[in-house]
Amino acid sequence: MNGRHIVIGILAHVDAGKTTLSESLLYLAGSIRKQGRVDHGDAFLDTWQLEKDRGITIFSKQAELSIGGRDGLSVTLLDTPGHIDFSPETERTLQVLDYAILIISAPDGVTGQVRNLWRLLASYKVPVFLFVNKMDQSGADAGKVLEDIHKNLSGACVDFSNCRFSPSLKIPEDQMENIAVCDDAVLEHYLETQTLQEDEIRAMIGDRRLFPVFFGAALKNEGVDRLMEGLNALTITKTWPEEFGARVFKISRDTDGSRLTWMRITGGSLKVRSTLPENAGGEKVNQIRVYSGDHFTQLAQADAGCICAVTGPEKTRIGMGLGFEKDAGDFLLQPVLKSQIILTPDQDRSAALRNLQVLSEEEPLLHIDADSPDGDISVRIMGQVQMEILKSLCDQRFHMPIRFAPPSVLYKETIAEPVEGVGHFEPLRHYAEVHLLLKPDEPGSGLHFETDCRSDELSLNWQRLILSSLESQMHRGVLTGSEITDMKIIVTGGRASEKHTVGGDFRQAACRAVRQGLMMAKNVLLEPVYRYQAELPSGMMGRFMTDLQRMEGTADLEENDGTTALITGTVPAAALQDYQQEMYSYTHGQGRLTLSLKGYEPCRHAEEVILQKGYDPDADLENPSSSVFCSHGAGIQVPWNLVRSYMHVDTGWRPDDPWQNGQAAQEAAVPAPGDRYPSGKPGQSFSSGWQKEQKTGTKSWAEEQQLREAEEKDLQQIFDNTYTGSSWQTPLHHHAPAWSNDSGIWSRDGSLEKAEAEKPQQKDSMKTPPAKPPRKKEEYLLVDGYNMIFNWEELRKLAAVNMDAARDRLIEILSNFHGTRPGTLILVFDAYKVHGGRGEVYPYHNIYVVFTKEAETADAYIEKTVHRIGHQGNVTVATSDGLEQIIIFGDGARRMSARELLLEIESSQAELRSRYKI
Ligand SMILES: Nc1nc2c(ncn2[C@@H]2O[C@H](COP(=O)(O)OP(=O)(O)OP(=O)(O)O)[C@@H](O)[C@H]2O)c(=O)[nH]1
Ligand SMILES: [Mg+2]
Repeated sequence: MNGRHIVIGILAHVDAGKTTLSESLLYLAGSIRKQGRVDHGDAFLDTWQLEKDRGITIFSKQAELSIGGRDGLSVTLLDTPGHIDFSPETERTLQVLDYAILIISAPDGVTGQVRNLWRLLASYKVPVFLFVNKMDQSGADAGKVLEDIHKNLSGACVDFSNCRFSPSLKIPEDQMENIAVCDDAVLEHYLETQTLQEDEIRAMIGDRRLFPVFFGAALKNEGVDRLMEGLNALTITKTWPEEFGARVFKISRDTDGSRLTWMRITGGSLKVRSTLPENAGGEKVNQIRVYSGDHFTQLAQADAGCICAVTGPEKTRIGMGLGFEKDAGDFLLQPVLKSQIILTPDQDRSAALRNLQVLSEEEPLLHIDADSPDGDISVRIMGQVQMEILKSLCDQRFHMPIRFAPPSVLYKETIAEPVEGVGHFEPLRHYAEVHLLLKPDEPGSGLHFETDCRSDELSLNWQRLILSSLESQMHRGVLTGSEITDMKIIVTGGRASEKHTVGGDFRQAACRAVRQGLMMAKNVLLEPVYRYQAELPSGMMGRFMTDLQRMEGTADLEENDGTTALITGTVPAAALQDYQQEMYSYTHGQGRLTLSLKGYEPCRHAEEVILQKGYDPDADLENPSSSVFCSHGAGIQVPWNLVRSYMHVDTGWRPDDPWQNGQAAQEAAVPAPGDRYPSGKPGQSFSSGWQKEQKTGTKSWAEEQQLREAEEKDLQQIFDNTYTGSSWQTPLHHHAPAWSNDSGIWSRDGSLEKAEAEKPQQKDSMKTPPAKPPRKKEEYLLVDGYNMIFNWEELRKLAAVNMDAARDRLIEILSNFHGTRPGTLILVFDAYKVHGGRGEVYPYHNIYVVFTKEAETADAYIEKTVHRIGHQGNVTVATSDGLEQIIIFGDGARRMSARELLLEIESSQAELRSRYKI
């Protein structure tokens, strides 16, 4: 490219003014004639209707401007989304930036999200200019914000707003020393000469030893020209290699549906009608576009440094490196939630999958999972706002309305000790055997594959093939079917047949070896844990701390000036659920909770989660742990626990532990909270639901449960979970908390030990099961959903406008209510008339939501349930329906009217309010 050119990204927390600053820069640089406003829906860069409607940026956007006239600087601006749900989009732009402008909103100061962005910019080594925005708002205090910046970001952030930039840089004397102290060599030179070299300053900024700070109000174009002068004077243009290279940072579609591959050329040039290098699929380039807002100009050739969108290629991916550039590794921000997509019965599943595939090219972190045996489709998500946007996108782009089930946490699995996994695949005229050593690795390290196998035992070609087939797929753990992580998987042996082996055989054998190893291993369930920063009114600290304790989080009080408290700590994502929203409402919008992923840790309630997931690895036919051997010309399956003695290769590996001898039942490790993947301890071992007692031939508990499930499919899950997982059981009058009113039905009593004792026992050849204590009765509350909606005024009104919203609101209310209550709450919605409805049961936070099957009324469901659990639980049914009351009454259930339940909910809210003085 001719002249000086840089790419600058604008980053900040949500609503700090990124798009407004971009607008102001474009206006002052003369790129646009009329200055639009986010609030009026006519900002140059919030081009999508969804963005205009909501006043937030969802997708990163490009704009072009020139600063400083003829010999000035040409700038490609990338505006990024600030909402945390879209922060992966922001992260992806970082790999193509020369500089970033980090905006800090003066009234908010350095928020948790700003700190997260600062860390992100540091890990991508992006030089940063800071712009303190909204200085026009009353109370904005530059000194205070700068202090905040020094304390929370870096002491090397120096105020440049009083400098003169042209014709040459002139820095006020009292600022010189502030700059010089940022670097020892510069300080030494400064002390000698009392001068600072311009080049020196540019170099300091370029390698992140100095961060210039500017102040202003983008909305009023104040301080923005000063920032532009600063950018012109203080930035350096890179020189690029001759050889072609480019990085793909974004995939999108234009309004005509053409696929756009956004890239930065990092070497050589790209010409129209040329083909992309082989490592990028070798596809032809039709057009090269340089966008500014939603307009573009076409280039015949894009030179190094340029950001462009290319049409033609269909196989490119985000993160792809072209030419000499290597593919980007995993991005740092990863979703930790997943949600099932609910389609209506008349929707075509494969068309839906195709559409979702298009979306996942644009947002690869969605990781569509359609492999579940029951045909469910689920996607990974960052949060509620992203779900709403995905819904709108599906509707607008594909005319495909979708709903999401409430999100659940994305668990992972690892192992506590090394183990060898073996796989053999030898149906007629095929042959491959693979031995893999599975070793636990550092937390957060992911999966790594390597070989440690002699080439005379297994040729290098086959070894490479095993590695690439292992690398190319997701491996599921055997506890819950979640992705495995934090392991080294090493090829230690294997065999091919000259005559019969084809490539796919090794793929089969390798995947079977991973699963066989996992079946033998001490497995550990991992859950995501957030690092949080909470800023809230001091008076609400007590409530927050209590909540944190309940969620098994940690809390450190960083600051408390009597008005506002700043608390930091960690909290398991599963416990947090939608607490951000809850905090927002109890602090009346004054509290802010910022999250970043700390990492995955051993799950605190592994047993409960495993039981609830009910994953049976033997039933997972996509991920077999057995091997296939050839016997009398036919392939026979040998189960994982017997395969070792059938193998043709012996690497010499032997399990230290007789438990792992392939004959014994398996044990999964239950970690103590905070443990680093401990190995299984006898006192803490548990059945993960997949144990098989191979020798005695008696049915294991898991098998029995499976049989029961086959008989009484949908309900059983709930009862089993309650039976074995939670432990709320005693009637109120025995253990009523002081703040509970007399009309309450449940109280929290019991401990995990009790639940342990009451668990159905495992049949395990190595252990004597403890005597079975008598069970106490569980408490159940069954709520007839539509009955409540039509009997509560607030919900009735909402339902008149939007039934989905009313349902969601009821689910929310009951989930909150149940947070302070023991027992199991089942909310039943009548899907009697839903054509083809298969019936659905899903857990939402702490309650179960049931949609009945087609032709099954809520009455019928409730009646059936009461009949089923009346003998093992104390059941209360909340409904106003006359008939239902009589039937359930006859079955020994207690009844509660919609009004009574509402009163109950209100009084528990009042209790909470008075308890926490909110
Ligand atoms: N008073 C004042 N308001 C501003 C200023 N800059 C932006 N705003 C307002 O702040 C709000 C958010 O501005 P945006 O430019 O959309 O912020 P953003 O950072 O792009 O937001 P997201 O893209 O959603 O993260 C809008 O209502 C703007 O009008 C400013 O300098 N002063
Ligand atoms: Mg914006």
